[in-house]
Formats: sequence, C-alpha cells, structure tokens
Amino acid sequence: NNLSDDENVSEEMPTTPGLTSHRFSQELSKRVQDHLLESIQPPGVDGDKWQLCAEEGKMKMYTRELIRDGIICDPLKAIHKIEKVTAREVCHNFWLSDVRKEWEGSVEEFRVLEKLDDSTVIIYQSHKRIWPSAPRDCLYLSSILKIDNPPPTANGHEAHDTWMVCNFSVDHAEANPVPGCVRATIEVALICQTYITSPDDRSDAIRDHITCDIVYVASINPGGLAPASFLRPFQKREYAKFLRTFTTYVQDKTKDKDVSF
Ligand code: 16C
Repeated sequence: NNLSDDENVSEEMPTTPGLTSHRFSQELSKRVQDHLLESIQPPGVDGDKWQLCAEEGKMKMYTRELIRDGIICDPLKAIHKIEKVTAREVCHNFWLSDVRKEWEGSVEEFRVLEKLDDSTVIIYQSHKRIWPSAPRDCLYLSSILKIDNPPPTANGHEAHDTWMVCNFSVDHAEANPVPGCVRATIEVALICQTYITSPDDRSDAIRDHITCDIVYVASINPGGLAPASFLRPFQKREYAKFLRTFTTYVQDKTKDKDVSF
C-alpha cells in the first residue's frame, strides 16, 4: 500500500489551509464562495453563455466575448480530467512558489511580497514581453484551500476531496507601478476534485485508481489595448499551452511518489 497522508509533502504544504484570518480574509472567502457557486458549474448550465473554443483529449476550453472599456477581457473556463494525481497534488503544485518557474512559461520575474498565512501569499510577477506590445506585470493574492463541503457535483458522483487555489489582483505598497509596464488584473481559480475508481484491473497501486477533475477559470484584463485579431487566438494558444504543460508537469512529478490526499 503506497497511500500516505503527509509523507512526501513539502514542508511548505499547509496542513489546514484557509483557517487563519488576515486583511484579505473576507474578500478571499467571498471569492471562494462565488467560485464554488458559479465557476464549478459545467459550461452549459447557465444559458449556454460559454462557447467551446478548443478541445484536446479530455481537456475542453470555453470562452465568451467580453469587452470592458474597449479592452478585450474574454473569460476562460477549462475543464480537464487527469489520471493518477490527486486534487491536493495538483493544487499544491499550482500554488507553491518554489516550483512556479518549472511550469509557468510566461513569467519573467517573480517575487513573493508578503506571506499572509501558511496558505496565502501576495505575489508580484512580470511577464515575457510580446513584441511590439508593452510588457505586462501583475500583483495578486494566491491562496490554497481545502473545501470541506463542496456543492454536489454535476456528474452525480461524490468526490473524495476538493481543493482550490484562488488568485486575484490586489494592491500592495511594495509594488508600485513599474514605468513602461502595463499592469494586468487577474481573477483565476483552479478547482480540483479527486475521484477514486474501483479496482477492476487487479492493480493494487492506489495511484492507478485516482482521477482528478479540474476546473480552471481565468478572467484577465490585459490593462491596455491589443488588437482582437491578435489577442483572441493568442490567449487560446497560451491557455492551452499552460493546461498541457502544467498537468503533464504534475503527473511527471508525482508518478514515483506516495499519493498525497
Ligand atoms: O493561472 C496561471 N498562472 C498563475 C501563476 O502565474 C497566475 C497567472 C496569471 C496570468 C497573468 C497574465 C497577465 C498578463 C499576461 C501577459 C502574457 C504573457 C505571455 C507570454 C508568453 C510567452 O494565475 C496560468 C496562466 C496562463 C496564462 C495565459 C495567458 C493569457 C494571456 C492574457 C492576455 C495577455 C495580454 C497580452 C497583451 C499583449
């Protein structure tokens, strides 16, 4: 039996995330509730506002057109199913600063500005420049949470566990605007649920019987004008690249390790 609860988890891994209080607690909790009410819903349930824009294996990406003050801010919702990893492992690798550069290809500079509690940090990051646009940076709070009472799932099965990472733009005294750099604002959530399938192939390795359902939602305001003909295909490509790279990264990283629920 290679099941273990806490072995193999980095020391930075919070054991009881989301339980302390800090100056963003209320805002965080409101956003988490909204994600659990809305973001977690499969596309199609609320009047079909989401349009399927890409499909790759078990990954489906949906978007809808949204322009704010002339700026394209199309939100994205992606759903995915990956084998042999748990919700905790996926969320942990998405949240943990130490491994960010191992999978996040768009980041140039990355700094943790403040640690609000064991599961919540404020991050400044700048992104690789897309010529001839102005460079972009962003400043956001990032929190990892275990969700104890998730809403019933649309697939009719009960998840073994539910984890979430919630990222959203905040202000911070140590990250004043950088001259020449356009600040993007973000609202991102990664919601993951572990399912354990019954062993029908005689394999007794627990990892072979684990599946993780993923919902990833992102609303990014790039903070300045960029032509739609460039931005829409660019976003689609970059989100797909991220989902592919990140999920493969987590699978590779965990495959020889004990399972961490
Ligand atoms: O969620 C993701 N990553 C997290 C950790 O980094 C975090 C990230 C948020 C992304 C913030 C993006 C801000 C502007 C991006 C500038 C684009 C640079 C790309 C360079 C590529 C060589 O939650 C995964 C994020 C996946 C990112 C997809 C990219 C979406 C593009 C958004 C619009 C960019 C406008 C650029 C204008 C020229």
